[in-house]
Amino acid sequence: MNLTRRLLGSIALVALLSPNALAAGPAAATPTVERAWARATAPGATMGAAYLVIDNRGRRADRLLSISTPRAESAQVHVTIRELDQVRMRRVDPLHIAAGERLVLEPGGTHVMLMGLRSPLLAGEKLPLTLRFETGGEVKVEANVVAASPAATDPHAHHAQ
Ligand SMILES: [Cu+2]
Repeated sequence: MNLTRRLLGSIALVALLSPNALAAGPAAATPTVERAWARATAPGATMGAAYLVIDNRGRRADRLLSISTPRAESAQVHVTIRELDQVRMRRVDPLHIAAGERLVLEPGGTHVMLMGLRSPLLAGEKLPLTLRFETGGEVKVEANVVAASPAATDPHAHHAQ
């Protein structure tokens, strides 16, 4: 009898300390945004690209409704589609994030397209981005602007504009 009681006590303690118990709080429902960076742009360029990692550690799916930055008129999420020898891009609105999913936005794949840049993005600068999630609310990050490498795949080379 005594042993059963102690055993039950231990189980209760384990339940309290488990990651699931911690994830139950409302704060844990907000997806985290990390490793944000953007390419430096040439003088006069009106478009740029930013990349980041969205980690939804919550137990609920979420949707990224919008991204904004004071540095550009608009920001959109684009996916890259490869068909035979053609590379195209399509806007994804909203972007779905499954529970527990980690979405990596990177060159050659899904990216944040910055349109109507108000000034060039210079290497060493920080680009403020605000991501608005349907459930998780607003997440603000600062993307590191890094020098554009000519050898790197540039997804914007495929845009018609
Ligand atoms: Cu694009």
